[in-house]
Amino acid sequence: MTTPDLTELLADSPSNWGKWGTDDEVGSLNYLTPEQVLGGVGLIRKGALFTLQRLIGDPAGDPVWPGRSPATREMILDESHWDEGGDGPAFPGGLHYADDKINAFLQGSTQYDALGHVWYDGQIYNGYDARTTVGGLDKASVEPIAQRGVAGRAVLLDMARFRDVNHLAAGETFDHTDLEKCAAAQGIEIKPRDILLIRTNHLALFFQDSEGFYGDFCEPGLVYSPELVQWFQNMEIPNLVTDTIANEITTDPHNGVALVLHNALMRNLGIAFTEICDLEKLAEDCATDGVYEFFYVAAPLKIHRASGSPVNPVVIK
Ligand code: UVW
Repeated sequence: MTTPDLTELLADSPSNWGKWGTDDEVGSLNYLTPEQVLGGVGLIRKGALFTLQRLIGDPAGDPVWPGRSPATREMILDESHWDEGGDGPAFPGGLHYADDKINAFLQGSTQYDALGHVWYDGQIYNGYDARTTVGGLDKASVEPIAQRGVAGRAVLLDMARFRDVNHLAAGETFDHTDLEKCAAAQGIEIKPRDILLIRTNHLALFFQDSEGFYGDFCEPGLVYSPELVQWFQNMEIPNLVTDTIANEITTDPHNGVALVLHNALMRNLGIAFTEICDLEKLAEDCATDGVYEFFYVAAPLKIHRASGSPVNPVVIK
């Protein structure tokens, strides 16, 4: 099999470039109008909150994309600095305090990707020149998403439960028709402009055996087809949220190309990607009360020119 270029593979793929203006940097999040936000708020029934961020510095390990390293946290000041001969600063009244800092990949935990995070053919989302990424993203960085915020009606599609497994296996794929079947089995309908949360529980394998997890690394997930991309376009999906590191099958089994949907959905349609979420408590609750639609709200950190940012999305049911 000859692996095609993304340029060739996605030559006829739909695009939203220019749809929200030549200066747009938030893409399909534009679908999340005040009506959508209120529609999501209207789903709040029992006041239950679910935070979807994974723990940064988890003693059990931080799952990250190969080549990235987990965040490290360094203690700068603690009580030991006020020990005999210590360098703790002296404040009037005897104040002591703790300070620490982290060194982290901005894509190394639960995160929003900036729309300019990936590209091919020398252009990022909305046709901006890929040279605008040099030294930091001058266009389509995570900052406009952070300034805007994300809120709306969301649905959980529990693919692991739908397939009656604890977790999806490496390399396992599904597509939009499977999402619709999963929704139907859960008694819901995916509506236009829904934020999609997809559970695979694949990272359970990372927490069982982190070294084995990276051998022949190929996460399960959505797999490219022209029909799937058209479905996302027709459904005006604003945000794809999953519990895997990269939201899609790592290497497409049909053509050998890596991260096709990052390009077809994020670069071309401007769909925001939220990755490495922990959907376990939410999924358990949905299975218990049978309610798979809810209010979702998130805002990544406002980091100038960044290609992504950590986030702790919140679901309210
Ligand atoms: C890459 O794009 C390589 O990774 P991610 O979107 O998972 O941060």
